[in-house]
Amino acid sequence: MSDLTNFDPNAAAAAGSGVYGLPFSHDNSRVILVPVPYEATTSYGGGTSRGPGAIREASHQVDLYDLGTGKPYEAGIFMLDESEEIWQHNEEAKHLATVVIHESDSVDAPTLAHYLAQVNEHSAAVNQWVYQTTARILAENRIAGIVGGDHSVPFGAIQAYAEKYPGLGILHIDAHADLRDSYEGFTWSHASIMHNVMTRIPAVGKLVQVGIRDFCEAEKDMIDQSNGRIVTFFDEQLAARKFEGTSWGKLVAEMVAALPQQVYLSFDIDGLDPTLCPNTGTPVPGGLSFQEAVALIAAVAHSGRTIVGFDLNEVAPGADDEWDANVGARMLYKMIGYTLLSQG
Ligand SMILES: [Mn+2]
Repeated sequence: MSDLTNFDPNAAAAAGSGVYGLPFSHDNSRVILVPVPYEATTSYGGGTSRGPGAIREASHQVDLYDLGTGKPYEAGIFMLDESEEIWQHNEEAKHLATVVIHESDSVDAPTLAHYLAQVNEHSAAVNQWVYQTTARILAENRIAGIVGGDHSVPFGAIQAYAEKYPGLGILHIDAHADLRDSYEGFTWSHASIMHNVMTRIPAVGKLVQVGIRDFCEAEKDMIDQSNGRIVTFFDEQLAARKFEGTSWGKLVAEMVAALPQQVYLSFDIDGLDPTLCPNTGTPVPGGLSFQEAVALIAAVAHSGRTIVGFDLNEVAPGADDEWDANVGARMLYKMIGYTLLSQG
């Protein structure tokens, strides 16, 4: 592993240092963060393509010692450079998707269908890139952490993880169920990520959703008809039980009990209270506090289950404030810490 002898973990991040101010490279890092600046199908507010860069910048403010997990940085954390190829897909697909979503009256039906097909192709190419990048990192026995971008981006990563860990459970923290069978015509929409995962990746054994408070009838039906393969802890029901005096610890224990031995964490930042992510694409009132989310992730690790990998998505920096990225960088560090802790 890296030579940390000349590194002062108590000092401010040095200019030009890596993510979290660390001195690591790919080769001496256990955790490889994969930025995916792609947000083609964003239907409401934009900006998540700038999420990875903003998180990298905000990460320099995060103190490296963590009360719950100790010194996760010692394992080596490295963030890949953003891929020019992904940025290109983002620019082209976003332009086409904007016409499909907002200017569909200005073009004829065949053109619209053509645009839609092209967006789907760009997204499929991004999925393939994320799959290959993740598979390569897993083959080196490292941990891949995907940093979005919108919530469509981890599909390829989940595919690679499920291949390595058949029966894998997904812990999905989100305001949205993301179980739509395509959205606005986009097959690979951010609103369809878990529908795509559950219908196209049979090696995923279980989906456990937490914080969900925005969903349509068809999504509720999919949950109800899943024979327990999808278990959803709706935000409203969690809140009602808290109001009646059930502790968060007890609720968390129920969530953890629903998960299999190997867990992949898919975290949409909008699962948190929107005061913690005011610039995210589709904010919804309600949601988890920062500490409630951390307690849930910690409980997974302490249960003896293994968090094999993770993604964090939908972090969008504001025009002139870094609050969303600050929260994102800190949550990401917690996710890294508990992933490492769970793996011993
Ligand atoms: Mn969401």
